[in-house]
Amino acid sequence: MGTTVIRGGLVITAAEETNADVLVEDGRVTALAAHDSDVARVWAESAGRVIDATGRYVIPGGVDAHTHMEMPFGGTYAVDTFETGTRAAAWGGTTTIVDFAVQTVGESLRAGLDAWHAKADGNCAVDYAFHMILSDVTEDTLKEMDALVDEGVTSFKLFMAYPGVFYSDDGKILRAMQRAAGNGGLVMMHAENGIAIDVLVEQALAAGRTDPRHHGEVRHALLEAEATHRAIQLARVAGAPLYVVHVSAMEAVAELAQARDLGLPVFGETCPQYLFLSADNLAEPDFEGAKYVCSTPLRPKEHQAHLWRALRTDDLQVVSTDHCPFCFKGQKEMGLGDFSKIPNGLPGVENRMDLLHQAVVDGHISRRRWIEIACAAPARMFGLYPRKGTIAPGSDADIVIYDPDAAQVMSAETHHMNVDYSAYEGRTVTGRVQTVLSRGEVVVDDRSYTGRAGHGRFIARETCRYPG
Ligand code: DUC
Ligand code: ZN
Ligand code: ZN
Repeated sequence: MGTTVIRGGLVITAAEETNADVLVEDGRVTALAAHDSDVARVWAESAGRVIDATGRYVIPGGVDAHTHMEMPFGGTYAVDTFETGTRAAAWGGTTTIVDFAVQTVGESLRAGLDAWHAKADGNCAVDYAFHMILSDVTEDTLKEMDALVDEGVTSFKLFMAYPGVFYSDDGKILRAMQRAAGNGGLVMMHAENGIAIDVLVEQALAAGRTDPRHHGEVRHALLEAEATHRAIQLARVAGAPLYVVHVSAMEAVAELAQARDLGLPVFGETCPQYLFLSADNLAEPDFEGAKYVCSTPLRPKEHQAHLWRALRTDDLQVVSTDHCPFCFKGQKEMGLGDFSKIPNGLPGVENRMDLLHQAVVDGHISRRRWIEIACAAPARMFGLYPRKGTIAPGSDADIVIYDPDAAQVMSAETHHMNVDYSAYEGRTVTGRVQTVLSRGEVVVDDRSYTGRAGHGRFIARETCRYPG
């Protein structure tokens, strides 16, 4: 692979903004130099390729730490394969995904991880890594956690929701946390009280409340907050760090903030759907609300300000997508007449970087905070930094040339995710990905796709390095 120079752009990392040219050699960033400096001029003369980034941002490729490609759920599968999902990620300026390998109840972690490797191997357009979902915490499973940490699968998701499917009781959760405290693994928690939610689901359906909007009501914000509180206390008892996924309720944010004020190693992620969509979408007529069914659910609009504030104050550290797409036709429709049968999940891997740039335009966050929550913090949190998540000598040349002025209209007509609707249909945002490099290879070239399935590699991760 030759030498590439990215010239004339504003380089933005979580730490600083500099007017610099970037030298890329053999897939890595090797140096930065001021525009028009002597050294930058020499690079440009000898480079195999010069990419003009004048008037553009030069940012690290996005790190989406929460995706579900081909995930089995509710009797069907998330429709993006690793091939289609990582291609869409590249289009949206995300150059690393961390997907969730699933342990099937009664089977080993190894079997689940092998199955996920088989799905991804040779199919990805950008780099990928795995977390492991623990569905069945046993003595054997606990031992297997150590081996997984050694091979770069260093985080484990547990569920306080979905009894009979992914659910773990408090004893199982405590054991997994104790194991993680010993082996450097990070426990990720789906914090909703699933036992109580199932009672409310049963009552709602018995009372004829079957529409999608009732999905949001039965998954009560207080049941997210209660589970978040419990997860934090269990992690304290175990002496383990904790990362709470897809936080949507302001009451859950308050639990995280309180724990962080005590100096506990407790971290939280939210997702664009909780920042830009609301329970109003779940209430859309003609079953359209099903498009917005995910768990945790979308909340009433007033929760959004609390999420934005927590992202600014670092009470929430990461924005990932929980990309888990199901088509409206044939999949979401499985829940016509019974909201509890709607497969849970939203598409979004392609939209995250743009929506968060819109948040910069709207004044919710600064440019550097955009890069922090979308690139650097997830990379640090999940043992990928500084290889991913920044532009610095030695880091992988995963780089996005971003046009901050272009307007685009989000739509299923134009997106690249393998799903028949967009959660953001018709929304105009300012800013657009122009060119994307993955380990120095141009995978999106001035809005033409030049990537290929199989370019993306599995990344064995280090253990967590706390952001902040
Ligand atoms: N939430 C979702 O919305 N989909 C998949 C799993 C989850 O926890
Ligand atoms: Zn979850
Ligand atoms: Zn998820």
